Amino acid sequence: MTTRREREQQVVVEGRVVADFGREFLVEFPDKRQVVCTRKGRKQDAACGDFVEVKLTGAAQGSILRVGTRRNLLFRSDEWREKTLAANVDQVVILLAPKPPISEAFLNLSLVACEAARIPAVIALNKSDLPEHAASLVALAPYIRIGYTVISMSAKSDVSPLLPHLEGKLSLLVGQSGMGKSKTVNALVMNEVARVGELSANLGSGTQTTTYSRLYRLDRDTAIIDTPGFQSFGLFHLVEDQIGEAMPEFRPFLGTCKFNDCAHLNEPGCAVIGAASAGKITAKRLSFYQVLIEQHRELHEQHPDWSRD
Ligand SMILES: Nc1nc2c(ncn2[C@@H]2O[C@H](COP(=O)(O)OP(=O)(O)OP(=O)(O)O)[C@@H](O)[C@H]2O)c(=O)[nH]1
Ligand SMILES: [Mg+2]
Ligand SMILES: [Zn+2]
Repeated sequence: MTTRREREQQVVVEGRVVADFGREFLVEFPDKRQVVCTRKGRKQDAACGDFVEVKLTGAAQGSILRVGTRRNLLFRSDEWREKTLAANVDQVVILLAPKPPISEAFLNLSLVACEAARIPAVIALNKSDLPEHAASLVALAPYIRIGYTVISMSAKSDVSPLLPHLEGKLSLLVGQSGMGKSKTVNALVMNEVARVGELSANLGSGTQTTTYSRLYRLDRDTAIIDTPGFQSFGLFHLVEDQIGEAMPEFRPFLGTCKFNDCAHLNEPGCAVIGAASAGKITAKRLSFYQVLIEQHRELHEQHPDWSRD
């Protein structure tokens, strides 16, 4: 005889979220069975990569009871809402392409988000088969000097440069729409698993843009998460100090400015501005940082009631 409590416990299974459809999630169990789950209550706080406890409510249906403690979580936010990208990943691959042209603002914001979440980031410049690629690669040289890895690849003709960086890891692929995230996943999985959008303007609403995050396994201990493209990596959730600390080349100078509360905007005796004048920090990155801080202050002044929880 089993008690009611035991019977209830029997249908609780631990699994991992492998797709985030927004209101529903696909959870995979250790035996590879996949179940579509809702989240108990009205919370939508699960993310791709999360370890969860699921109560089975049908043959292929369940309800997420609990989201396990996370090793890390990448998300973006503006003044209105937060958007979870993925949890428990080993690294983020920021996919760029020469066409549509590279947005350095997007790249810098993504790097700050990764640094603040303490997730290693690598930069991959896709579409190396295009003639515009060489110039874009040159534009990325300053990021190599900061210490970032920059990979040159083509989802269309050769993804092999990416392979050694993925091995044995769970990677999260992020980037603006049209960079080739889904095409990269298809090339890696050697199958048309993810829908690829055509850039043709005439297609209009017919473009196959990715609408939800999904984890794809490449081998037993290697996987990659494809995500929907977005235009800007909002960082409303960060506090000002986190932004400075998320600039790796600033770190040797932080704490050495004349004023303890120096924000490195235009204060006298600022070590960060001094380092930029000495060529140790590029003018572009300093200016990115300063504009970001100013925008951040303005937004937070407009929304003073906002709190982190
Ligand atoms: N020439 C060339 N085109 C590519 C390459 N990779 C992707 N593309 C093209 O770029 C377009 C967008 O590719 P997707 O893989 O759908 O881009 P995505 O980043 O997944 O876009 P979203 O899902 O909207 O975020 C498609 O027309 C692809 O065929 C490449 O290496 N070379
Ligand atoms: Mg896509
Ligand atoms: Zn300073």
